[in-house]
Amino acid sequence: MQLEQALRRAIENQELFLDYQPQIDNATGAITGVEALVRWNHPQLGLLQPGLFISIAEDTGLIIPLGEWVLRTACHQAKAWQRAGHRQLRMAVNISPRQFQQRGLMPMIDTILQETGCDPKTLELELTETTLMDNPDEAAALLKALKRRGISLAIDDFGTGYSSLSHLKHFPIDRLKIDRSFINDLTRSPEDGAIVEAIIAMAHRLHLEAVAEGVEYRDQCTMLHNWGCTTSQGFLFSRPLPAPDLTSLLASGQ
Ligand code: G
Ligand code: G
Ligand code: MN
Ligand code: NA
Repeated sequence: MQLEQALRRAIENQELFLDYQPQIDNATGAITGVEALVRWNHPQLGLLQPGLFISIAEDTGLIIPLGEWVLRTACHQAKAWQRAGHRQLRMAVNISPRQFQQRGLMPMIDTILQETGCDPKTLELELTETTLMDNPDEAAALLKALKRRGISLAIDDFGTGYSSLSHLKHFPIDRLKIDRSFINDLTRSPEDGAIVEAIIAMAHRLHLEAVAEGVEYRDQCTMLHNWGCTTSQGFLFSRPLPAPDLTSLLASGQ
């Protein structure tokens, strides 16, 4: 397939780049972290969003070199921002199912942490429920190995995947990222409100932090804050930005 060949080349030709979307402390408004999001500057087709090519990368196995490039680039950038004074800034990186199941994941992460000098405590990996539930016992072992290094773990798109709370209890997870489909109508839909409030309460009882995705309006943020959700990510604060723009945003008041 054509896009597959092009994607193979794209990794070598430096056509990929990362945008970074800030995560905001609901209490203080400070930027506490960023999520790295990959984009592809295709020579003919122009800017492509990950929705168009991550599944191809996943199906063809190209997600392995692509994911390695993403992690290395994100860790380099995290180190650079930390050196510039943002010492606690968290860098969140998405890990796809195939990456997570690949044997070489742990050695690859160790190599990149060493290479970049990135503090593992500032690195967060985002995994979906479906990724973890495919083989819960193996997943739990790998998560424990990641935790031993100090790496932080988040469940992405929480509430939309197939998952079992009995397994969740045994996973050494740090944060639940509430899927943006629940946040969308938060202030108008009592059902969505009930779900979000319950997820936040459950997170607290399990000693997890709740993070809201897709926060677009101030009143959503207020509601989330009142329910005890510590962190928000979404267009209200910022779209995903190129590194230089995020550098300016970090410098301007954080
Ligand atoms: O940035 P955008 O909203 O278009 O991202 C769409 C989807 O692509 C999101 O679900 C996000 O998790 C996924 N995605 C973005 N960057 C990466 C990446 O580097 N690796 C993986 N595996 N998924 C990514
Ligand atoms: O990994 P995840 O599936 O959460 O990817 C985040 C995606 O959500 C990115 O593609 C990003 O562009 C998108 N996004 C981020 N903030 C908002 C928002 O406030 N509203 C909407 N509709 N999408 C958002
Ligand atoms: Mn994500
Ligand atoms: Na998400």
